[in-house]
Amino acid sequence: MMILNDGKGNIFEDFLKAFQKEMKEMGHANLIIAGRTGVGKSTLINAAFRKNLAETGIGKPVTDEMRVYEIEGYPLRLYDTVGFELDPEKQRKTIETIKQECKRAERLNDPDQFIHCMWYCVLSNSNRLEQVEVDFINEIAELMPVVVVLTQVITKKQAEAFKNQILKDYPGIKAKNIWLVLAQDYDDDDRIKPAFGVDTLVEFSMGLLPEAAQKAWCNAQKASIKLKVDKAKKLVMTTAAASFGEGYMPLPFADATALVPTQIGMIAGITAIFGMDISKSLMRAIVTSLLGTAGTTLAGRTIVSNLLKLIPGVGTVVGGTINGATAALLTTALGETYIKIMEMTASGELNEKDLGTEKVQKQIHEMFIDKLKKRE
Ligand SMILES: Nc1nc2c(ncn2[C@@H]2O[C@H](COP(=O)(O)OP(=O)(O)O)[C@@H](O)[C@H]2O)c(=O)[nH]1
Ligand SMILES: [Mg+2]
Repeated sequence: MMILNDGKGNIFEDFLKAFQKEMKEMGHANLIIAGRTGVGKSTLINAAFRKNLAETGIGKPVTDEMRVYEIEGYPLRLYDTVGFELDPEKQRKTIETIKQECKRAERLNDPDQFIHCMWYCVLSNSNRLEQVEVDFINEIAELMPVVVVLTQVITKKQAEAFKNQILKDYPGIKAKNIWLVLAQDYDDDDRIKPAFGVDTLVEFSMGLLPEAAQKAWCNAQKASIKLKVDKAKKLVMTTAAASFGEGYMPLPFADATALVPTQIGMIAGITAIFGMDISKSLMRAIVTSLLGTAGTTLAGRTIVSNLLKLIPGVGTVVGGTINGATAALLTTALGETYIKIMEMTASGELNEKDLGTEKVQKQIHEMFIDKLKKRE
């Protein structure tokens, strides 16, 4: 395998450094999951997030009423209410604990510790939401956005009716929304009801979080690949515009590798947004083959000028320099190709075995060229 040198060292090592820095700066998204035992909280968490925090048994008690689950290097902290039933005393204590946690974060003035959102789960076919639960929701809603999640929806019509009933009975309910989900396929004897609603719940909830916690949320969740793709595309746009826009000095072709550090930073940023459970060796295969594509491309004058002929509007290269617009094009094509690979890997279209093969490496290169050609 080709290992490129960007002048300072190995590209993959530089990528790893940039990626680790991204992960360190990312912090956590902090979510409370609440609701009675058996409604489907663990099943929902399992469907929404890459790691099954609730079942790994790594929860630490905050108080008797609450446990917190976290995994080193994983950017979601999950607060789980313990035995939150309809006992008003227990409920009062739970609210106190949550308030204390919020106060503690404020005292520390540490955004990483702020609790960002609560999902309050209610079994959809119970057709019952008590006043004490609504009081609980409304009190927490003073501290953070709350989404009521109607779980185990097998009959949408019935769940919709329950939702409307809730809104009618409790017009003052302070939830941001009431969401219907079936977190796991349901085997209805004669047919299977496919799971639904978790992807959109995750997308909706991200909009409720502060900007600073959104990258962590994007990384931690697995239900919506679209969320990851959209966020990564924004990063590519800003990288291309900010690095190679106004004021960018034209580079001689020979120095075109000067683009590489910015591109490594962007690739590391995209990787952090996706948060993939893949091995280091696979990561190496992807990063070196892709930056290899761009790197080889950028390294030699001939290759660059041949490549640039493919881009409509750039025309013949006479000046012997690479201008901002061209650098931005190359960077955008690189970023978009990488997003596509991440997307295909996340969806299972590509796997670890395939990625090492020459065939796939060639495909990646073609994808990159294709993206360059399609620019106008
Ligand atoms: N098919 C299906 N079963 C579910 C779903 N949600 C919960 N369950 C089942 O309901 C039971 C309780 O769910 P669990 O997630 O453990 O509830 P928790 O006590 O709130 O964490 C388990 O047997 C789950 O398999 C769902 O969305 N689909
Ligand atoms: Mg559970």
